[in-house]
Amino acid sequence: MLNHKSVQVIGVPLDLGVSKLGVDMGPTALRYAGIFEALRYAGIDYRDAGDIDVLRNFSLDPLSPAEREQAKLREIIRTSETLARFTAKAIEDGHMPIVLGGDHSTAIGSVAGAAKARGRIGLIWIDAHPDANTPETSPSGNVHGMPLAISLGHGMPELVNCLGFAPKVRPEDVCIVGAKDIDPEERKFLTRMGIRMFTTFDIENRGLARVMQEAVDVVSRGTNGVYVSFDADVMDKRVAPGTGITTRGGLTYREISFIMRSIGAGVELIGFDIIEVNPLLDKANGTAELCVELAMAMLGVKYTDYEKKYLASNRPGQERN
Ligand code: 5AB
Ligand code: MN
Ligand code: MN
Ligand code: MN
Repeated sequence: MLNHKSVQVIGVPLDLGVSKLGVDMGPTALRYAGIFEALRYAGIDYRDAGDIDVLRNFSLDPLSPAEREQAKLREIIRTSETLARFTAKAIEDGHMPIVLGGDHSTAIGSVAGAAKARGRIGLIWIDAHPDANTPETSPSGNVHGMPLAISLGHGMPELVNCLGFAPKVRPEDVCIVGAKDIDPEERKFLTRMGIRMFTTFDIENRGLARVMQEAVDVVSRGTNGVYVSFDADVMDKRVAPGTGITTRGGLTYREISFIMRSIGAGVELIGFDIIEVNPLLDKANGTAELCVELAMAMLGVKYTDYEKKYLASNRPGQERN
């Protein structure tokens, strides 16, 4: 169970690290999907810290392309610093942060905050992509493809130095789970850094239970707890349509549930991100609802359709569609 005083939820409506619109609505989608009902159901104390105030893509429309790029970067830097301070404070005060993204550049701040508060941390990156590009290697230029490299100390100095120190994590304390679409330059970088990566192929080849055992060992050894960054695109597009990059061959419902339960049971959890839920691309908020269930699984609480239908619905709360 939870070793923390309470959970502190913060929304980061950040969409400046991607080209597709709508991911700024992720925090709202996750709230409407019932994250607080789920925490209440589990008897976990929580506080909603609201959303960080951040410029959105649409508000940059009047600017020229060059000005837009500058404004985006400036705002990602500012948001990362704000989120990092919030995350660090929550952890220092004995709480568990749950960070609702936002595109994956959100993790620059949350990982920085966790590292500030705990020193040497383990990091599990659950994602179809390793997000280990730098501006030099990125095929798209999008910052959401760079946050893991940044946390490891590589990339734009203003982001790498979030909160004034770098790197945030050591390569030997990181592991990637569920990667499937890896850019050639990213692969070279990860090999050079010695990062452990468990791809979908490894999961098939070695079995998920063994993979998760090893993943948990890698991030736990020598660290003061583990932070988890979870990108919804790790799941198959039929399981989770509501995210920016949907592809065939992602993780199944059972696989991702197992991953979350293994993490919850196996690590000392510091906090986690739920990243890149995009309600514009979703079907009836189903991806956000699934992410709430998976967040609960990481907290060691079973909150599937069954609980919602037969148990949680008997408790008072706001009506959901
Ligand atoms: B996500 C790609 N590697 O760098 C790039 O959604 C995709 O946070 C990055 O995992 C995907 O643009 C970033 C091609
Ligand atoms: Mn990602
Ligand atoms: Mn991804
Ligand atoms: Mn993504």
